[in-house]
Amino acid sequence: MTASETVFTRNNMDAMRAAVRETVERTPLTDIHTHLYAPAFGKLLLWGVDELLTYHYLIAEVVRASRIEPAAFYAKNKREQADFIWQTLFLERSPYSEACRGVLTVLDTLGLDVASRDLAAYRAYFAQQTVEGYIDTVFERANLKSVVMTNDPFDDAERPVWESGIEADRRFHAALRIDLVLNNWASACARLKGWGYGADETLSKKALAETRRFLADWLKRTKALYMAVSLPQDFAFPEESPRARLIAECIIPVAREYNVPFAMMIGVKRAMNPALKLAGDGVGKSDVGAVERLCVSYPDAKFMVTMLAREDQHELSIAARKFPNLFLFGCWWFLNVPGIIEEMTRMRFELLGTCVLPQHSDARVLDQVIYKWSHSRAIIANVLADKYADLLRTGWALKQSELDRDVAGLLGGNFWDYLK
Ligand code: HDL
Ligand code: ZN
Repeated sequence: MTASETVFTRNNMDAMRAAVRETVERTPLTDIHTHLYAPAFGKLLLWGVDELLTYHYLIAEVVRASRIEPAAFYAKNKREQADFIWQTLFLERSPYSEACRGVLTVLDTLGLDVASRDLAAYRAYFAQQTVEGYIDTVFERANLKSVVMTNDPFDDAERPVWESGIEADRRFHAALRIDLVLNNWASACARLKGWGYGADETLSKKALAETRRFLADWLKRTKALYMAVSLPQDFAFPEESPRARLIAECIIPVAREYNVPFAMMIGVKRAMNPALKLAGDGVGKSDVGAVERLCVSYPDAKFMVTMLAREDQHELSIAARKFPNLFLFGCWWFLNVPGIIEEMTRMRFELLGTCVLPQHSDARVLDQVIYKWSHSRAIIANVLADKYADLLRTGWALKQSELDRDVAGLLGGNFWDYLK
């Protein structure tokens, strides 16, 4: 404790609350799950107001509000889609949904006149930006230390960039995304064979060894911090399936060998409404037991888990109390709305204390980290201040240095510690 540092007690609660808000705001963070890309990936990195407005969350909302045929919407070009969303959701209706409000938070944070509702002026601002300069602006406004990308070797636009050898950008870490391997082995197998890996659909010993080699090659190529997969709401383990065998015989052994966590994002109902394309996925309750059985079966493997159904969160938090090798992160996708972030964060703080990562942005458009983190920092600060208030009422005294320590952990430090 430094000699002059502030100490918070039951007698200066207001000062504590102000200090929590200020500390959460000024602490740079690591955003551990995004769909952003380092500048070397070129057009894969989406940014600017038209990309913000055509975020798939807003496509679902505009189709619902306008009843436009999805095919008719998708027949429009990007600018026409953005114009239609702006007109329908922002001008003809009040934009208080989280995805709508987020666009306005970004514009306001950038110093643009939101009250003007002048989309042309907003577009003119973005037209003056360079991507390199704008990345600096966004990281500074969102107070980001770094982000973790979602890197898919099966993506034909992304893979060549890795194979050409990219210049590392310390602000953009990699995560190796293996959805095709675990969710569509037949397709993955064909691709692996085409790249010279001796895979086969029967998952022979050789095929399993070659799949491990593929995973190891891409972990080394990308320097991925973890391996990740989005799993359907009916994910089961154990089960008689290629997925279960690949997890047991490939993913987990390689994860242990390279000391990287295996991140499972569980609960999606893929293509609930196929006509909506990327906007058409839904959510379903899942089996937390599958996570428990993985954790107990592989105590020396590290798991990161986020689940998509609100109904699964309490059971998952209790599982995390039982398994130190189960690290929970974020309020994912349909949970990333203020009311549920507050509920989940409060439950996690009360059940798991400091050992959790309350949020990730899941940003697909660079600018979104500004709003996703502005909104979440406010909620995290609020809940944390409430918990400290409860603590101080016992007579406990909290030092500013301890507040700094706790917040740094919640905004990324706990993830980095888990990787060690
Ligand atoms: O699978 C995932 O990582 C999800 O986050 C999907 O990308 C989803 O489409 C999404 O963007 N959610 O926010
Ligand atoms: Zn995602």
